[in-house]
Amino acid sequence: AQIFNEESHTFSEYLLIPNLTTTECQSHNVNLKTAITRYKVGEREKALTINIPLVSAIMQSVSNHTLAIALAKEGGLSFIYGSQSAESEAEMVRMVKSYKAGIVSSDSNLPIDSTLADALKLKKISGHSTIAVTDDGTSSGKLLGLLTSRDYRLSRTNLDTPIKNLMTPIERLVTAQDGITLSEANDIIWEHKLNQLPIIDNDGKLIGLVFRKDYDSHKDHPNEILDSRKRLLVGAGINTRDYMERVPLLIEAGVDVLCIDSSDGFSEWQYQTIKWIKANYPDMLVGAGNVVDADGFNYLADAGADFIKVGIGGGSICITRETKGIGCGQATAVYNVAKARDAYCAKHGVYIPICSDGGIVHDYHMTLALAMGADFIMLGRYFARFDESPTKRMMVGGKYVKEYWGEGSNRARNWQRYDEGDTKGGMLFEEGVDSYVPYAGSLASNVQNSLAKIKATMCSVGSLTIPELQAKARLVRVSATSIVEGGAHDVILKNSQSIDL
Ligand code: MZP
Repeated sequence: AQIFNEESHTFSEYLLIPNLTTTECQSHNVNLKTAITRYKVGEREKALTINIPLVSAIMQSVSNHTLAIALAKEGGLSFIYGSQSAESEAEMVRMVKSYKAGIVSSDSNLPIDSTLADALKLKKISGHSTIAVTDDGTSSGKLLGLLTSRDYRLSRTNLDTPIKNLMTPIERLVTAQDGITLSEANDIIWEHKLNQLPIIDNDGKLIGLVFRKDYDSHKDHPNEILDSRKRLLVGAGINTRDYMERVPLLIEAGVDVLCIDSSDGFSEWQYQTIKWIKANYPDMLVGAGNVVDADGFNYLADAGADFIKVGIGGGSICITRETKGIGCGQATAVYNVAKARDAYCAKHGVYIPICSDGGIVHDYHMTLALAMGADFIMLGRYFARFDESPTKRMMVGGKYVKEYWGEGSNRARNWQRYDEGDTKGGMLFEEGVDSYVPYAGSLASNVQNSLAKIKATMCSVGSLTIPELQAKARLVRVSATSIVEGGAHDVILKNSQSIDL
């Protein structure tokens, strides 16, 4: 045996040392766009990119189509879980791809003389957060204003409030025939201080609304023209058993990128799977993993993986380290694999992005993972807490929670993820647990909050992009006592919930 001298460590054991913050280093100047698939040096623009470095875990309790739509709208990407039939997985992919980004259909209309109670009922039925108010309550009526969910909330106490007292007046309508680009639409939104821009057809009929948020997340593609509508990005998990049947269905459904999902990806099974996909679908992008060191990275890089996922045993629901005794502290794994990626790039002229998967507990861990070399981050627990994740919201012990279970738990029984090649559909022991996580509300508001923290930290480190952060970051290991010093200490907290996760 060979015993490494260095201990492995995880994110909570490190802090970033601030660099000079120049006047340019302000949150609104930070660009979190990141390449997630391999590219030749100098050809970064040819890689698949996402606008924020967050992807959701390939798990039953995390990544279905509703979460995928919500995350893609924020600029991230979901990998739809593979532990379901190939047909149902492909159907989820299809639902994401057929979602019309930024456009809310015009079928939620209210007449002007309705009340708030009517609006809430319509919202419930249609699922739309914004409702158009027309003079006759039909799509072909004259559009008088928009009722946004903020207005609903403000007025929730009095359900009899007439709609006309709640409406956001429309200051400017844009016809679809204008053929405006997103950047032009953006100008109108800012000029008129609008939150959304209604789009009407030639006859004045409302055909949709575009939100400021959609512009923001897509402002790097100003040539996207309304009615050639942008399709959301979506990924999908696959395994090393039924890929010959599953992959064609996912490709047909429009999947943008695949990822072989395994707790231990340093295997000939993954090598064969990548080779088969590249031989049969040369343009299909496929990530592989998980690995925790240079040997695992180089093996999958040589096999042709487009990105490589890092992490064994660090997931919040994972007991792989306890059951099998394999793994590595997540920070050390990311740092070592990032060094291997850079060496591979120097030798072969090909950059292969790496994804830090699992073990993110605090938002600042995300920034540390990026600083240590991750190009993007996969999260399970984080996303499981939101409205859009597939699991039930429940009241437990007086608090709202959502269910969250591991793919290696008896509940998911994703045996392909833990397969050694000869188990023929069985799982001999569990590698994951079934749990609850605190319910946290909507994905959009939480993600925006996390991104604000990442950007603020990047400014402290004097970095405006992820590659700049990786190049400039200086980290220090902290002692157990220093960690205590980092939280509120030696005071009597007035509201202990304020430092809850
Ligand atoms: P976390 O974000 O909840 O800490 O970790 C999510 C990651 O844990 C997943 O992306 C996956 O790599 C891993 N995972 C999923 N199921 C299990 C399990 O049952 C697991 N052991 O380790």
